[in-house]
Amino acid sequence: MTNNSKIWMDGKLVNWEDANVHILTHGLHYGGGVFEGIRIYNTPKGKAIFRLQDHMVRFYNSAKVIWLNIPFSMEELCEASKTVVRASRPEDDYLRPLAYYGANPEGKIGLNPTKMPTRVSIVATHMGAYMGKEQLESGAKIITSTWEKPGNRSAMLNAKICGNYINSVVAKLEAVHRGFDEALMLNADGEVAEGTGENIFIVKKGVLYTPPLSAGILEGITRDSVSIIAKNKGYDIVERSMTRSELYLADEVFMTGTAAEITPISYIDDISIGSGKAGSITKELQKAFSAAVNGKDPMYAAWLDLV
Ligand code: PPE
Repeated sequence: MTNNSKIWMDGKLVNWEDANVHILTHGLHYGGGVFEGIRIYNTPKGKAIFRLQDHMVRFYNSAKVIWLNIPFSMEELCEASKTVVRASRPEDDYLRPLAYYGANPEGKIGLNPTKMPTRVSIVATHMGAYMGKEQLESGAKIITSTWEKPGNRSAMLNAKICGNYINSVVAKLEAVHRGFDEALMLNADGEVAEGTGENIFIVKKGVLYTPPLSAGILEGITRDSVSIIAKNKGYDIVERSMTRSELYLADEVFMTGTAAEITPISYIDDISIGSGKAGSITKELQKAFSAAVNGKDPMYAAWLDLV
C-alpha cells in the first residue's frame, strides 16, 4: 500500500509507508485506544476541516475515560491536523486522529497499560460516500442487527474507544454478508440506539425524533449539526427513546455521521420507509448541510477551520 501523502506520527510527519506500529502495541491486542473521524471539505476558500475543535474535545474526553494521557496539547493536535491536510492529496476528505497505548518498552504483554507509552497519529484519507453514492442519493437498505448494543454498564458508549467497536464491526459484517448496506443496533431494552457508525433520526408528521444519550449512543457531532440546521429551518426536534416498529412506520428515516453525513434510509428489514425513497425533509436537510459544510452558507462559517 503506497500513497504519496504524509502521516503525522508522535510529533512529526512521516512517509505513508513508514507509519508502522510494533506488534506488541496494546491497542492492537486489546483495543486500548481512542479515535476520531473528521471531514475535510472543499470550500471556495480552499480545504477546511469541519468542527475540528469539537472533534478534538471529544478525542480528549474519550482518552480520559480510559486513563490515556495524550502527551500533546489540543492546540498542537489541531495544528497537526492542519499540517496533515496541507500535505494531503486533493481527494483526501477524511481525517483520522488515533491515540493508543503502545508497546511496553521491556517487551512485556498484559492488559495493564500503565507502562505503555501513548502513541498518537493523524492520517488523511479518502472516504467518499460511506454507504455508496447511490445510497446517499436514493436511500440505504438496512437491517436490525441480531447483536444488541452493549449497555451503559458494560461499555463507555459516549466515547470513541477502539475496543468498543468490535460490536459495530460484527453488526456491519452481518449486514454486508446478508446483502444490506448497514445495521441498526437496539439496546438491551429493545430501544433504538444507533447504527454501527451513525446516529439515527426519524421524521413523523413534520417532527424530527432521535434517541437520547441514555439509549447508549455516541453524542454525534453530525447529529448536533443537523439538529441545529433543522431548528434554524423551523423544525421541532425531540430526543426520546423509540421502538423498532416506530421506525417502520415513520414518514422518513435518515442516519447521520461524519462518514455517513446525512444518508436517507429507504428500507429497514425489507420494509419500505414511506414510499421507499429518500424523504423530502431528509433531502432538504441534506441540501442545507451540504451548503454549510462546503462553506456556502455564512451562517455556519464558524464550523469550518480553513487550513
Ligand atoms: N455513532 C457511532 C457508533 C459512530 O461511530 C459515529 C461516527 C456516530 C455515531 C456519529 O458521530 P459523528 O461522526 O460525530 O457525527 N462514526 C465514525 C466512524 C466511521 C468508520 O467507519 O470509521 C465516523 O463517521 O467518522
